[in-house]
Amino acid sequence: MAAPVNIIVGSHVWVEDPVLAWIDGEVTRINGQELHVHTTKGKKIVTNVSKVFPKDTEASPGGVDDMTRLSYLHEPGVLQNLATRYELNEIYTYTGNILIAINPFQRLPHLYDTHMMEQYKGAAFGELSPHVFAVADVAYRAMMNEGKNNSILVSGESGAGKTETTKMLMRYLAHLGGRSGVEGRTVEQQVLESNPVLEAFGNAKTVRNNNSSRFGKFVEIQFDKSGRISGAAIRTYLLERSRVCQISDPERNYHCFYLLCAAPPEDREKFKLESPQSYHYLNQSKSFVLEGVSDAHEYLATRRAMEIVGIGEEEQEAIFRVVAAILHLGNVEFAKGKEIDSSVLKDEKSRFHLNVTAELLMCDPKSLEDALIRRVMVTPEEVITRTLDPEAAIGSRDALAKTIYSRLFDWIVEKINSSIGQDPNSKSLIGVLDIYGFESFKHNSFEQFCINFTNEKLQQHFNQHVFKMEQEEYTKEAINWSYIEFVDNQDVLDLIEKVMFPKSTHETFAQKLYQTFPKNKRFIKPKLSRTSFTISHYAGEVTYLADQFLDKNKDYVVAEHQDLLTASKCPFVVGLFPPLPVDSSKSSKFSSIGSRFKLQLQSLMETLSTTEPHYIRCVKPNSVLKPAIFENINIIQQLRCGGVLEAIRISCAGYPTRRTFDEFLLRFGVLYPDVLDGNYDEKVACQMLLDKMGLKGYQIGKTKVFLRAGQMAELDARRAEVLGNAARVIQRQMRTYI
Ligand code: AD9
Ligand code: MG
Repeated sequence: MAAPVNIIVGSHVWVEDPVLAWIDGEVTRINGQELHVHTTKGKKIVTNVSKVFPKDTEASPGGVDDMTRLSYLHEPGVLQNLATRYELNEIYTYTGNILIAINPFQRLPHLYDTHMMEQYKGAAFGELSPHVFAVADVAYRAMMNEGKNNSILVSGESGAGKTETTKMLMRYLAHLGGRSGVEGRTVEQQVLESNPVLEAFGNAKTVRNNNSSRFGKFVEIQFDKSGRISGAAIRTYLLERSRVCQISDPERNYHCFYLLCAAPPEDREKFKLESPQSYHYLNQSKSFVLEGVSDAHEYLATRRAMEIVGIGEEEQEAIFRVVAAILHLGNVEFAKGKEIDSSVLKDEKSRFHLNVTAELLMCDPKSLEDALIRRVMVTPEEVITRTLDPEAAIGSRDALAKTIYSRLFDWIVEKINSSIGQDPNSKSLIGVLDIYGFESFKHNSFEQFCINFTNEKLQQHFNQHVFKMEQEEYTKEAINWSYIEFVDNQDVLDLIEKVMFPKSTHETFAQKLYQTFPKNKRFIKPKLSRTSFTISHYAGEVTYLADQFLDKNKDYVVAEHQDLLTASKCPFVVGLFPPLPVDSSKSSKFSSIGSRFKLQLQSLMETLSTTEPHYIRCVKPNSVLKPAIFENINIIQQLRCGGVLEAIRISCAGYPTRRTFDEFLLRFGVLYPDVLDGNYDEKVACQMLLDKMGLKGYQIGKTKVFLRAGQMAELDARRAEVLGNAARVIQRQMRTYI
């Protein structure tokens, strides 16, 4: 759908560019559908009229703080507006009520100080510059005034600033709902201090972010009648387990391992710890230190935060003992044993680390050794003991480390929850979601599949919401909105759920998918592969490698490992591995990560559906993590994945440009000066003017004029003409929407 727009020689337009995404230029010649454009970068380009967008030559030099105020709402306009603002350190911009936050990659302390929080307290939305505090304030006011639950959904790719944004939101909510003057461990303080604790155990340096959260998080903050924080609940999703045993340069393992190696000498000696360089789980990568961060200092800070969230001295001791045990466990190596397919400890060093691991976990060293290298199979006739070859023993060792670590992480989350406590009488709540954004790498596996499933779900929620908000605005202005369509992604969600629960084996999994979905629009079989499949997501196509899907989806603890740790003399370790109920064997043994995740996600969506949502889209401006670098193509891709462009598209399908009557007359009065002189009612004057211009399809609401995509540009062209810089005007087709 393209709207007719006047382009004349001398018009300013945006043309596509492979490097910069869009460049502006001036039309120098028109030949039928062919346009000759002279760009501001000095290039001469010949293009088709359908490939350009009109440029708003009257755009305010500092940009606009709400994208819906752009005269021309299209991709280059959006991009230019964000770039202009980012250059001025205006990192926040609204698109209606969605907040776009571009990571500044530099501290901007004045932006978040107490003075700033006070400014936003109770201010009307849109009155002050866009800000996370404004979003939190709206959520809080809505909760207080309407007694409704609210949620703030923060999304964006890795390193875009979700976690930092979440922390600002929580700080602001704690500011509003805190008890001033109360000393000690208040609920709000515990809520805030849960962040450094979770980060120490759930964050790690990755290629994309030095402090990357390797889990998703939904924090539910509960408030009492008077608006004070009275409880909180933290839910976490899919901690990345593989990182415990496997990292590649220049990434790091979870922060806690390095913190502990930098602990004061007495703590290190207790756990027989050396430098991080000595441990296999850490030295697979050459990255040991984080620039600008002291692990020794962070260790103490983490212990203080643990104290505040209610993890006592003894429990802290036990937690770090388990962390140390994992490091020692990773150094246990195996050699071939005498019998076929068997293994023994490789050397004295391995024996040493095995003994220390057993000592720290308070279990029997011989049982630990057996649990690593032997499997017992019970058949109706007899009990058979099978030995593992060195490779399988290493697999067994790593599985044990991963299981212990993920149980430890869950324990910490549970503990924080029980110590902060839930308020059974809570009036309402604000939920804050900090969850991984859409991922599409060179190699994608089960993890990306689950992450992208989450994003499809959230996208559906988002689209429905944006659609509803549009309708509400139209209803408020009493205009007709029946034509708006929106694309639902339910078909992808259905497909993903079917892929997630296959009844098949390794070899047949991919084949089975090909057979099951030969005609599904969203499913593609790559031509050259027999083990991968492609899904057409809302944010683009992603090809998944199917070969490890089934393994990664398995979620059971090896019985020998379970027995070993249940028999530990340390109550804390036993607490991580409580004895299984006698008859639980089958169901729990074969539960899958996918099915558990699906249930978690379902419950999250149910919670969200009872809330009034607010959206923050974080954007990472460059991949070098430096300030002041704005990579256009990269950013457009993120706006697309975050649904910002889709929101704009939905809005363009309706009436993307709205102007109050007086704004409209101020700009276009020159087109029909009589209406200004005639002393008419503003609404009538607007109507007369639009009729005179012969526009069709626009609507006039109670306070605003609603224009269809492209109509603003058309009016501007007329205006330019009237203002005297017109030459030969030719009616053209121009793309005016995304
Ligand atoms: V990941 O998906 O967990 O890998 P996030 O959470 O999106 O990612 P994070 O919040 O950790 O990214 O931000 C990455 C880094 O950007 C931070 O460590 C800061 O150094 C930097 N950052 C992000 N937001 C801000 C900000 N508002 N002010 C200053 C920021 N620096
Ligand atoms: Mg994060």
